[in-house]
Amino acid sequence: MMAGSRRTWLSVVTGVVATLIYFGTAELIARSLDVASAPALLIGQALIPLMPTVLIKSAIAVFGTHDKLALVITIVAGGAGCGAIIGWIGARRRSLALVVLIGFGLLPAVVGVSSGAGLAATGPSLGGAAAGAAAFLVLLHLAGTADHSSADTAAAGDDQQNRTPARPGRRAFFGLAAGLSAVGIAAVAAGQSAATLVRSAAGTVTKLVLPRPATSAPEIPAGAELDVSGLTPLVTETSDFYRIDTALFPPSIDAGTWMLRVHGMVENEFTITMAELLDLPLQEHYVTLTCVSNEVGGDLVGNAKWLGYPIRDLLARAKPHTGADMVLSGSDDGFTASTPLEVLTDDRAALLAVAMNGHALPRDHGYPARLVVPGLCGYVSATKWVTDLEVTRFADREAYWTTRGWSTHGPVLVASRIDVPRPGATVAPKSGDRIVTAGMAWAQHTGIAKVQVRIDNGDWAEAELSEELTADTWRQWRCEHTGLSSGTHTVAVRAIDQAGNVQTSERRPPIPGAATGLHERQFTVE
Ligand SMILES: Nc1nc2c(c(=O)[nH]1)N[C@H]1C(S)=C(S)[C@@H](COP(=O)(O)O)O[C@H]1N2
Ligand SMILES: [Mo]
Repeated sequence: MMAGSRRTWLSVVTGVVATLIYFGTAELIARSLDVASAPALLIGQALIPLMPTVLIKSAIAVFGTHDKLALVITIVAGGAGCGAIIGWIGARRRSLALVVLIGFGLLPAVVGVSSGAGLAATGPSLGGAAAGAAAFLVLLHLAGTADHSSADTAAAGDDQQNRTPARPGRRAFFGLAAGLSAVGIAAVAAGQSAATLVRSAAGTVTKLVLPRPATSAPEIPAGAELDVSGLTPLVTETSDFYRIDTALFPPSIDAGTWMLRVHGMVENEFTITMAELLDLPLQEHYVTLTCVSNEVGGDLVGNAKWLGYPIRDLLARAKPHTGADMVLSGSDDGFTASTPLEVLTDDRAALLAVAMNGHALPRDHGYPARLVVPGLCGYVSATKWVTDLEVTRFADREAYWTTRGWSTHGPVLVASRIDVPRPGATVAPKSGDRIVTAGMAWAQHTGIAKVQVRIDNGDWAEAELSEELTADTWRQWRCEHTGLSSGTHTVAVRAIDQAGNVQTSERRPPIPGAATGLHERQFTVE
């Protein structure tokens, strides 16, 4: 009885260790093959479209832009859980356990090939399964000897001299298990998934010779940035720009073969190549992009200088039929967004963009081309790796997030955020008893008219605003407060847009539109 449960327990450990060796080996092979074929990535990518909306929403709420890392860690942990079950089976039926182990191990290869990843994508799973199976057999063998040696010792009686230094099999088992676990975990950390997920957003070097813009972005006015330490910069560095998408590994697209097809309810269907696009008169615009999943006070918002061709002019060439009211943009990875046709044909700077902050788009942000539309949330407008514009009707087609509970139209709502003081900060009043609060406010394409700040539910005070760059970009605000007693205080902020819309205090989660409510923050005065 004792020996049986001990054998089960050693076998469970064996299963977990074999799984770690599986993932580690596969990750390293994937890294040297340099294809997005790591099992954790293949499984993750297959799971994302199947995941219920609440789960995705809470993952983004909890992990923000680390949602992908969280998913991969969950998959490896889940794999280790399966390993434990396989180990449990192995205590009874070794060959069955081996078959299950190898079958599970090859699953990512099957998923990869069936989603078009190519045969090279099977390498990591094959190698991982072989190494995992080998580790499994060796450890199970050692577990067997460990079991026997302890059983023998027990049978030999308590007063035997050799009892204490015995159990060599057991020591070998745990030594090897610990060593293999360490190797497996280190390999996972050094592997392809980690490399793909941790790589900086600006990380990929791409060869696109960008033309000079036919229309340059406006000069940044002197007063567009306020001098407050800790305040978010007006223009977001590309490497700091938030990244949200459903692609665990961004598609790798050759700009030389990239094409955009414009079709659907149009008189003149056409395709455009990158060379043709770069030959057109391109425009540069600052546009602030926001994600519908941004929580009140969140950081899924950024402002960049985009270079691209007006989508309006592409559509003019296609000549949409009357009755069409939407453009369904599609990307290389299958994502789609539904954008109102009228937004893409009015005078705003809706761009088919090829560059961000003066450089070709990084892979994570849509290389070689993406859409950027001022005034709409990213999920209904900002398609990265865009390859397809279908002119259609909201009544006929649904986009990726619409089928998962988000609204068909995703206009940006007037919003504001506190950056200074930091959460829970203790601040020492400056000259006299002055305390400074500061932050950002946005209402893309409408523009921010006012920002108001309130301390401890007192009266709203008018904040100072940075000079507006364009109505499509966010603005900084700053406010001075005097006469605050020492102790804890709460600051709240609200913005008012140029159309007179006041940011609502009503708390609403990010589904089905954008989150609403006021950002508040506590701080302590010394
Ligand atoms: N192909 C593709 N494009 C996409 C998405 C996506 O999942 N796939 N996500 C959209 C969403 S929800 C947002 S908020 C923006 C974010 O753009 P960024 O990652 O460059 O900041 O991209 C949009 N474009
Ligand atoms: Mo988004």
